[in-house]
Amino acid sequence: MLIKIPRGWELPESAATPEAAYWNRRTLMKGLAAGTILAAAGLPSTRALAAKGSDAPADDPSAKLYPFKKNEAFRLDRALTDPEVNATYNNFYEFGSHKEIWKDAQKLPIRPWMVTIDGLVEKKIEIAIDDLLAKMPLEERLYRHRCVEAWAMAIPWSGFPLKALVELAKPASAAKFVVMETFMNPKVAPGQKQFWYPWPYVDGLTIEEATNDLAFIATGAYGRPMAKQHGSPLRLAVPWKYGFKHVKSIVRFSFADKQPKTFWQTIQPQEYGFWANVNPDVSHPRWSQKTERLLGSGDRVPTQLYNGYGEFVAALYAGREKEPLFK
Ligand SMILES: Nc1nc2c(c(=O)[nH]1)N[C@H]1C(S)=C(S)[C@@H](COP(=O)(O)O)O[C@H]1N2
Ligand SMILES: [Mo]
Repeated sequence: MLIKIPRGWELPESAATPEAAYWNRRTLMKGLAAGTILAAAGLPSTRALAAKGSDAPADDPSAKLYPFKKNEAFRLDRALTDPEVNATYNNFYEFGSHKEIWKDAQKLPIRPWMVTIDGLVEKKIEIAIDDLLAKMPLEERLYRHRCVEAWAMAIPWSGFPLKALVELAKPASAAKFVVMETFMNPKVAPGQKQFWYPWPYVDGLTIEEATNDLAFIATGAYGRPMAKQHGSPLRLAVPWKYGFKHVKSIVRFSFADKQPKTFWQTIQPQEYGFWANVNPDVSHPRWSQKTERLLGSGDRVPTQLYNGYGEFVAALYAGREKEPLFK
């Protein structure tokens, strides 16, 4: 008998959480089946699962917290991207400057994972990721994602509002920016041996942006801990901005009174600025931003101002019109 099980990304957005349950069930069944076969063949069962790009990391103890409750305020106008597609097409320069870094990224150790919150705060905080998760309001949100390279995807992220972390940090009134920094570990991330890049990867937001409802810290995707190549165990998701703002595998949140100089600004200031808000009418110096290519289907669709999130964020930029808001 042939039973057609619809794949999650073919379903309307309302199905994201059931899709997560589907994935967990499927992984379990696959694990049981593979384990049985390998055991019968007398092979070690530790690698029972043939690793797939979208698999949750095996060394992530937060798996038991998933799936998170879906926040219905964030809706999509398009289908979710096939998790296997976006898990095998990534930007994570720590592991190389090509898109096929997902296998190498599995080498990143994600426990223990300490997060430092410092700078202009009441008191410096050093907290282990699992203790931080226990303090944060966890939820799932469907977000679009638009890379400056003009490809796009739609992901059900799990995580918590960045605002909640800012509240935990208790910044001083002099703090105007939140600066986020990626881990530094050239032994596992060979890209970091390339001395011409200004490691560690750094980017930031104004406090107003960071405490906006849309600014999110993702810890999972598709209803489970996210695959390492997406920036496990925590990465930024600010969907009205180009992808390069979405700092991966964050180890430090620093509160500052000055606008930080970001990784991409240091490398190529004519092309990449601090604001990086999506705008179809402001071309990249080397290509148009009018349309974007959807990962998976390959369809070209029009790009939207603030990636379609203007109602949430346009007001943040009132009075800043003279600044380079769109690069
Ligand atoms: N640490 C770090 N974070 C990073 C990057 C990177 O190279 N290193 N690339 C950025 C870019 S350009 C994009 S488009 C997104 C890609 O996220 P994804 O691979 O999960 O789709 O991560 C962003 N965060
Ligand atoms: Mo990007």
